Amino acid sequence: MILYPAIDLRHGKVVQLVGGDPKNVAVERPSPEVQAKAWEEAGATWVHVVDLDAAFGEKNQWALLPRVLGRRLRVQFGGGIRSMTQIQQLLELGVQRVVVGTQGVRNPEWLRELCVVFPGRIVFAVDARGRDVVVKGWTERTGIDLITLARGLDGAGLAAFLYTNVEKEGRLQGMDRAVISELRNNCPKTPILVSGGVTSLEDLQWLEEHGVAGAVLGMSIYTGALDLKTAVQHFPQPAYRSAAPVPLDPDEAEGEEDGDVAGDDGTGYIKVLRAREETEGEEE
Ligand code: AMZ
Repeated sequence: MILYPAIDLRHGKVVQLVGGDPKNVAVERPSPEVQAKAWEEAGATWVHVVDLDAAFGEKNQWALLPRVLGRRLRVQFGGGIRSMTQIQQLLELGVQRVVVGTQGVRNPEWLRELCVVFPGRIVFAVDARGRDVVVKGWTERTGIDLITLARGLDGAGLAAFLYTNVEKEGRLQGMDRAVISELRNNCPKTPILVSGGVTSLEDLQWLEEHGVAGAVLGMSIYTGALDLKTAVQHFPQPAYRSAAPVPLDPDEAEGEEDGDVAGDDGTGYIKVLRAREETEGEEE
């Protein structure tokens, strides 16, 4: 069970929102770097960083990323990611995994391409009210069924599904166990991470017993309902490993005979897909 302490960024600060509502800020702390240091000292080897401003369609907060990177913490980062170029830039900065929500819901084929270009680096955030998938900072319902959507992408090569129950998020009242079980049973090929309502050691134990690979911890560790250090003692974390270098210059891939084979580092694809993305952008 990998524990992902959350660092949710809003207007330059670290926050915890109740139910994802930007007007309902339950916790606010001034410094992303102090927060990252605290989670590292508690024994985490990963952090889950969300750019809430970008998720709400506002200016991104990437300028804060260097304040979290550079520690013995692997960074999973998401919020407002809409293009392959952005993902490349984040991986160049040292982010280990990029979380994509809204854009992946709108365009699952693009998500499949991402998995080929960036194997093991893409997490698909499926945020839902019950099973109804929501997007754009949880402000829009889609009418898309979470399990149907996830089933269609099982085996695509995602690093994980990150399932967030937005009704449970920030409320310290436990998780939606029925939906988690359904997701696990319907998507046997993809690791599952869970967020929203993970409150106790018993919740973590249940997740582990039900084949869930990791949990994002937010309100519980910010309020002290759950002590991260104690949780790490119960669920020993994998040793820190730095992010593998990503060869991101598409020109370097030219002339590589195997550069266009799925499952390699994907550089051969980048140029083609970037061109396609640009064309699609022009068509919009
Ligand atoms: O709290 C919120 N309102 C919120 C939130 N935490 N809205 C989006 N997010 C997170 C998702 C996911 O990790 O849980 O942002 C990420 C997805 O962002 P996007 O912009 O790709 O949908």
